[in-house]
Amino acid sequence: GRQTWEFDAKAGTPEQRERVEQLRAAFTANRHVQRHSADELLRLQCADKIAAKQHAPPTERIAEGEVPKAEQVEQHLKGAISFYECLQQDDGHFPGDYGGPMFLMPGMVIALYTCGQLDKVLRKEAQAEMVRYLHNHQNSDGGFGLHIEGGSTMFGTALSYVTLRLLGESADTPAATAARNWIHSRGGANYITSWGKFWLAVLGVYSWDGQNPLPPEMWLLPYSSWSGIGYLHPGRFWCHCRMVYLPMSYIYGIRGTCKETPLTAAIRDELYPVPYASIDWNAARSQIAKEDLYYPHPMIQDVLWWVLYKAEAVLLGSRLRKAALAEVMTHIHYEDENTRYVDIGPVNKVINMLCCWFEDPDSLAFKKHLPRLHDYLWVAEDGMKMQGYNGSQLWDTSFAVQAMLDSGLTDVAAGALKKAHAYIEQSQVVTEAAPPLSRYYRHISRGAWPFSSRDHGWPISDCTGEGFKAALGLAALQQPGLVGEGISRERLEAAVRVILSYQNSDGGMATYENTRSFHWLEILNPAETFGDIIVDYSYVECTSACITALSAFDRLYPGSSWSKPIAAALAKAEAFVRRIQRPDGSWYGSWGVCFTYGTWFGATALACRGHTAASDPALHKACSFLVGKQRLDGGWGESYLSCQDKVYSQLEGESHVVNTAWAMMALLAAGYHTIDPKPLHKGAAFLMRAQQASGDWPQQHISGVFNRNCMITYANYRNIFPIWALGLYRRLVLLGHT
Ligand code: LAN
Repeated sequence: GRQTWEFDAKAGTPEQRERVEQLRAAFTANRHVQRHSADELLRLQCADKIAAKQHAPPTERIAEGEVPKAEQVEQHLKGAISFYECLQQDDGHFPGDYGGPMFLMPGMVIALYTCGQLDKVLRKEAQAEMVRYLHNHQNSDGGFGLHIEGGSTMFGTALSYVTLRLLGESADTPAATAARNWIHSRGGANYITSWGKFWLAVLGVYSWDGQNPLPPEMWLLPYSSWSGIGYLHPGRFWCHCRMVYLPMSYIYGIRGTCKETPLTAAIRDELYPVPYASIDWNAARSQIAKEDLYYPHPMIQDVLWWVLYKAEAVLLGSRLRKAALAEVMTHIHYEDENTRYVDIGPVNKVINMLCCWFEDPDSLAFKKHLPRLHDYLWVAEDGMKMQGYNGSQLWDTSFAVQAMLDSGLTDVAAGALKKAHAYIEQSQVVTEAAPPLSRYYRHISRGAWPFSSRDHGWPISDCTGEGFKAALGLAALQQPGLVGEGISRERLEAAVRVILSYQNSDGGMATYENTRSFHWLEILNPAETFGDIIVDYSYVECTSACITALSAFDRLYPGSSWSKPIAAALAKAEAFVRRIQRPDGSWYGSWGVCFTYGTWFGATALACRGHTAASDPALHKACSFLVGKQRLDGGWGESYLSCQDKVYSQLEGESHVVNTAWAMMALLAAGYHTIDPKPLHKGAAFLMRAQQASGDWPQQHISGVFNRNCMITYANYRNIFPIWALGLYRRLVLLGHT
């Protein structure tokens, strides 16, 4: 599942190389309108397969107001599957752009520059693509957003500016000048968010005194819940929060800073409208541009930071600090080794690497980090970006399998399914992280599926659910030999065990671990741009994926020794899903945009418990909610603003194929077509009209989100979900299957 891009001047035909340049030029020309790249270079790389594919959608398009016919839909589906299959890699996974956030690549570039490795690790062609990416995603006001579709923020702008400069752009180009003006007109880079302050301090262009303390000593607190203080231990935080603040606290604890160079000295002068020496760093600790402020911190944090700020005078360099740093470094090495240096995410990846370098620049640990940087980089026609993860391989592949299976066209999809099965089989996590798990605050992993690859290996509740359903679906295929040997019963049971272990006392499932502390701890959330990062909460998506997976197992192996615990878990989880349904019938989605996504999961969860829109008022209400959002063109289109505002927000312009598919799948799961099939006919016709002649669908607005406020690209969704929705529609509505 490893995805890396390499520059090869001789790759492809001259026509293909010419095409690359055309695609790049087209993106740039249109960049303020279509801000999202369409993964065209990946498609170009698969051009031979695409040219040789078996099926295409019908050339004659469905007329306005016409009800689709089964054969017509089947042709669209065959075209879609044949196209999508061409993107699949030999190892069976479906690759794709997983970019979106704009605050990640600066971390890699600053870290590499600090270690003196920038030009060794990133060859000049890669650096040129990074510059292209930054230029392409600069907003017309000169600033940069938190993510590719967002309005300018200080976090995005100051970090992108610094990155451009480190990548060789001079300070007086139009792009640099416009960015600097944006920064200066908001008071200077001292108004950046705390994570930005961290990176600027690492580079030596911001004072560590302007940083709220990140004391590594927090790792020495007692964990046990016996002492109330245990609830504050980082081991109880959401793993992404914990794993980011872990290496940050090391760097802060040693004030790890890049050696000054003429370039850093220049950048330091450029970032502020006033002389650097005149900046009030104590005040800068809490200065945040209004554009960046999503979660303003409560006053209690000011008190806490003030106390810790004073305490630094004693702690810095003390024996306690040394002990804390040693403890922190133990956890960093553990994380590196247990993820084969991929690390849980893009932020801790580069900070962990930096910690290893500060600890010992000649260490093997540092060297092992370097090749794994490439796992996070992706190239599209908009340039080279750092992705939000080392890919979304397992997640996309599991959905792709379920979509293809549910289409009923398993003959067309046979080759793709066979390969996908191999990927799913090989990426199930079969060993635990190194013992003792509790020492490292790790949940069990054996039997789980990760989001990306086995090398990464962190288990996730809903990835386990989706991977498991894909595996079960393939195992249940009545076509022996199609997928080769299935996953053993023992490994399937290990998955059941993990899924059951994820259930929280509220009945729901969180992401990587159980909920280990309380929501009120969010008052300590210091990352002004992200919401709900401190604790791992139960989510409708995770809960639904687990419910549907457990039910699928129980249906395939009725009366097993797991039946009883499964039944108990399902009842509790169903109650949870009902409890968090909103009064308007929808569910808020935390990881996709947004109510259409959440409501698909919520409705699917209730449906798999045997409820329908006809029998269950909650499901009926969910359907009415969705039907009420359908648009004139027959589709659904939800803006990412829904995620941050928590209010349904319609997209401007055309509907979105991914939202349309989610809404249709929710209605189909609830059996709404037996009440009124018209919304489904219209939705299906919209998807059919939107499909391109190649069988692909267009890349529209961004579909993924995390922490309420940051958006992330799921480039495969535009293929997977229209296939899935049209496939279910054809079978359930047009062919009348159940
Ligand atoms: C992801 C990606 C996958 C996603 C799903 C499986 C889709 C979801 O259902 C559960 C949460 C999860 C695992 C998830 C959590 C947050 C992640 C890891 C990301 C969105 C990918 C990137 C993001 C990570 C936090 C980005 C780094 C930023 C920080 C604030 C640390």
